[in-house]
Amino acid sequence: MSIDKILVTISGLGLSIFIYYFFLMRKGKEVKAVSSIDITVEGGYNPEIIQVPVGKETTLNFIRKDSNSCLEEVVLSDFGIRKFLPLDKKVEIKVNPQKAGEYPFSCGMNMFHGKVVAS
Ligand SMILES: [Cu+2]
Repeated sequence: MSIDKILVTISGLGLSIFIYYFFLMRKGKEVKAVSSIDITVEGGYNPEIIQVPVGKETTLNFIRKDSNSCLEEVVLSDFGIRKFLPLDKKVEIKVNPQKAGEYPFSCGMNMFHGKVVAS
């Protein structure tokens, strides 16, 4: 293999890695919560992945904008929480994970998902 072929291969590889990470960053809607965070409920959860600190209370403010009854309840089974979300009202849910890990949440029918990531 000649040197320019090697260079082309390397730069091509670099470009694909860049594109891969660029889209990965955009797709993974992961947001770090600083003591509290607003989560819009509309066709799912936005953001859907929330980073929280271990051993500290974080308030998740769920605001449902979607009239679909599918999303009217949110369930955080690891915290023993099931809450009704009235339309256009902010519902505060406090979590205080004592261990690092992932704590999934979902709608009442387990169709839409998000997760709290404690670290
Ligand atoms: Cu549902």
